[in-house]
Parts: sequence; C-alpha cells; structure tokens
Amino acid sequence: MPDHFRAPRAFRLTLLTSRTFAVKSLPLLFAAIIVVAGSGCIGVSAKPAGSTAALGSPAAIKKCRAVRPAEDGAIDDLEDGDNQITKIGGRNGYWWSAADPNGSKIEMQTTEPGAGSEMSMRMTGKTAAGKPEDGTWGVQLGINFVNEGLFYDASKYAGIAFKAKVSPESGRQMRFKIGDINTHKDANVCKACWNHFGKDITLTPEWKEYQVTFSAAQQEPGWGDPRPSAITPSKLIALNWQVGPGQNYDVFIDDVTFLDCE
Ligand SMILES: [Ca+2]
Repeated sequence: MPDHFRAPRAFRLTLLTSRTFAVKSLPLLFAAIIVVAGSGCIGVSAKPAGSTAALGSPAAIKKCRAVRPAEDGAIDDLEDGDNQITKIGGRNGYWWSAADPNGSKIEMQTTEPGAGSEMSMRMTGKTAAGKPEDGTWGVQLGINFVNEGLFYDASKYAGIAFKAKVSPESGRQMRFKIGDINTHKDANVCKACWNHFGKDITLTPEWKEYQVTFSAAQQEPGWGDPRPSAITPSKLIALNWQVGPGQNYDVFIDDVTFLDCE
C-alpha cells in the first residue's frame, strides 16, 4: 500500500520552522499502552507483532470494564479559544490541519457553539474526489501532544473520548486515529506509515460523545508495515480526525479527553 500520507508531512515541516499556530501542520497520532494500576482494570500483555518488528511494545494495555474521564485527562475543551491544547499532564501541543495535495480543502477555527459549552473546534471544507492510493486522502484535523520532542506517554490512560457533531448537510463519515511509534513516519519505524490505530465513526447532527479505548483501537485492514498487535500508549505522537475523499464536510469537535477505568 502506498504511503498516501507522505504529503501531509510537508505541513509539519512548515510548523517546525515557523513555530506559529499549528494551523497548517500535520498529522499526528497517538497510541498508548498501559500498565494497570486502577480498580476495575485488567492488564493484558501486548503481544509482539506477528512477522514484523514493531517497536515500543510493551507492557500492557489498560483495559476497563467501564471508563470515565481521567483525573488529569483534559486534552482540550476549546473554551479558551486558542489553538493550544490544555497544559496539563505534561501536554502542551497544538491543533493543526492538513489536506492532500490534490485539491482537498480544510479550514479550522475555534467557534461557537460547544457541546453544552461556549466553544468547539470546527473543520469545514470539501475533499477532492479520488483514491488514497493516488494521494487523494482528504483532510485531517489533529492534535499533537507535546510541542517539543516527539512521544507522549499515555500509558496510564485507557483511551480517548471526544464529542462531535456535523451540520445537517455535511458528510458524516470520518476516521479517528491515534498515531504512535509504529505508525507515524517521524518515529522512523514504519515502512508503510500512517495506518494509525483508530476507529471509523459516523457522526450525527446532534452532539454525541465517542469513546475509543486503546484496547479497541484497530488499524485499517490490508496495509501498513508494521502491523503490531496493539497500539503503544507509552509512545503516542498525535491524534487526528480524517475525512476521506469526495465529501463536503462541516464538523465540530469538543471536550477531547483521556479516559481511565471507572
Ligand atoms: Ca467546549
């Protein structure tokens, strides 16, 4: 499978050199593996990847019978209206957006309304028609966890939750992805990069919360190298919401947070 996310890397280079708001930066992802500590949690050893040499493996992914927002889990509620995420838990990264080089467009901005609050992050535009293997992969709204360095250790958490909605005329299909050491190109591990662990999601015109636990996050089938058995929560890089080719979209994201066992 071709590396159809090669293009967005250019945005990251722009970000690294300009250090301005990450309005045009790049795809990040993240993953987490967890050593269990809390009540109601079950430690499950992450098995080495089948025939591939995945790094960052690990310890265990935190699995929970039920989840809740983590104590210091707030990634961003957007209420401050800026492009930096909430500075807590060692996180200080920025929001960014990226689009394929084949005509897809994205605008991102903090805006009203929020999910039961004042503000949210909105991405709107139109993606070009085409196929990912031809470089037409659409657009991404994303977050990187740290402003300096590459990895973020999210192993004490169990997953990520966010609230989202679309305007009535918007396309509703998207994929939420968490880039880690094995899937993000910047880690210099993957041979076929950008197939981050994540989940396909169908949005609605009403605000709804979506939860993606590290134990349930999956790569897309059929491509990517390596293909580890699980995400590596201790070596996350970024997360993003991706809209594929051929869609008009208008999406609102709010209350992004790490989850812990209930
Ligand atoms: Ca909000």
